[in-house]
Amino acid sequence: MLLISHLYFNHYISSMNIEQKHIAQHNDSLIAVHQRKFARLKEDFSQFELENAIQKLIDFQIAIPSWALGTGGTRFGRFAAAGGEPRNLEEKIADVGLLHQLNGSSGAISLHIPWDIPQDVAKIKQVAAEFGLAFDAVNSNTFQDQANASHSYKFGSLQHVNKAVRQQAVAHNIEVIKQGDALGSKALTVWLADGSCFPGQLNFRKAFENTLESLQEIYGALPADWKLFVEYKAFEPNFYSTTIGDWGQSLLLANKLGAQAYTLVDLGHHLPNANIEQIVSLLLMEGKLGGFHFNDSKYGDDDLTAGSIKPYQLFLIFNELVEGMDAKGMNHAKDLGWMIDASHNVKDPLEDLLQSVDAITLAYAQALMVDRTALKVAQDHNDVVQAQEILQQVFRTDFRPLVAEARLRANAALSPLSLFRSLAYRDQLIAKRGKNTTATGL
Ligand code: LRH
Ligand code: MN
Repeated sequence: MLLISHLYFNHYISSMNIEQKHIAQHNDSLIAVHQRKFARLKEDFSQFELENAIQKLIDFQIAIPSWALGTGGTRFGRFAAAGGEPRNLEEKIADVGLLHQLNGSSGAISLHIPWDIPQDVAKIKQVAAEFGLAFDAVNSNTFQDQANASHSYKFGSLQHVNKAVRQQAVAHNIEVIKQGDALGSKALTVWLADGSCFPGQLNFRKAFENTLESLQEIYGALPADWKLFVEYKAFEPNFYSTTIGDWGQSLLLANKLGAQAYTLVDLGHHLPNANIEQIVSLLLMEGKLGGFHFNDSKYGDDDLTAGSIKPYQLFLIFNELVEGMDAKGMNHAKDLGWMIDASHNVKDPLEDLLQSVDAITLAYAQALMVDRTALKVAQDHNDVVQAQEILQQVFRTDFRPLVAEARLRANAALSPLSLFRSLAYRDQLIAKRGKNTTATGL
C-alpha cells in the first residue's frame, strides 16, 4: 500500500496534488451506493429543488485559514506536530489546493500577516492560480508584538492611550491592505485583542473613540472595491472588557465607518447561549453582515471543528442566512465572506478542515431545502409546533448525498476524508517534508 501511494505522491507534487484519474477511481468505487442514496432524495424532493441546491453548493466556496494548516496549541502547550506540516506559504497553498481537489469547496485561502507574508507575490499568485485558488480576506495582527517593533501592544493597539502605538497599528493595517491588494484579495479583517483585565484599567469611551479614529484612518486606505470586516469577540486574551466585544459594538463601528465596513461573525466569539442565528438575521437586515469565521465550541473560543458540538445551531444559522440573503436578493456565493477559523490541537489539520467544510456545506444544503412557503404559513399562524416540525424534518433528513452529488459534478471526491486516508496522504507529506516541520500560525 505505502509503496504505490509513495510512487504516485512524488510523481504529482506538481500543480495538481492528486491526478484526476485517482479521484475518478475513488468515485467509481462509490458511485453505486451514492446513486442509490441520492435516488432516495429524488422521491421526496422535486428535480427543481435538488438541481437548484446542487448548483448553489457547487458555487459555494469556503476560504481556508493559512494559520490553521499545522497543529495548534493552547497556553498549556502544543503537542508534537502532525508531521509533514507546510514549511512555507507555497506548501500551505498546495495543502489548500489538495483540500479543494478533494471537496471542490475550498477554493480560497485567507492569509494572516505577518505569519504568512508573501515573499514573491508573482510566484505565490501563480502557485495559487495553478491550484484554482483565490485570496480571500487578509488578516492583520496587532495582538502580538513583532521583534523589531518600536511599541508594544500589551495595553492594546488601535485603542491605546498612546497615539504613537495607535499609529504603529494603523500603519500595519495599511501595509496589510497593500499586500492583500497585490494578491487580489478584496477585504481586510481586523480582530483586536484590545480591552482590559481589571476594573478601572480602561476608560471605555476613550478606548472606543481611539479605536474608531484609528479604524477611520485604515478605512480611508481601503481601495474602492474592498470591504473592511470588523471581527468582535467577547473575551480572551483580555478577561474584563474587550473593546469590540459583541455584535452591537462591531455594528456601531461599521455604521460609523461607512458603506465598505461590515461585521464579521466568528461563531466562537460569543458569550454562552448567545442566539447567533438571531444576530445573523439582524445584521443581514441591516446590510452589515460581512462574513463568517466558522468553527464550533462548547465553552469559549475553542476553535473546534465546525458542526462538531452544535450542528443544529450551524443549521439554524444557515437557515437565517438563506432566508435573509434571499430577502435581500443577495448572491449566496459572492456577497458574504465564507471562512473557517479553527485550531487543531488533537486532529490532523487537513482531516479537521475536511470535516469542517463538510459540516458547513451540509448545513447550507439543509437550509436550501427548507420549505420556506410552509414555514411562513406556520409563522403567520403562530403554529409553533408546525414551524419546528418543518425545520427538524429537514435537519433529520440525510442530505449528505446531495452535497456528495455536488462534489461529483465538480470533479471532486465523493468521500474526501476516506480518499485522503486511502492515499495515506499525511505519510506522504511526512516523507516529502519531514516529521518535525511546523507551520506558522496559531
Ligand atoms: C481571534 C481570531 C481572529 C484571528 C485569530 C487567529 O480569536 O478568531 O479571527 O485573527 O483568531
Ligand atoms: Mn476569527
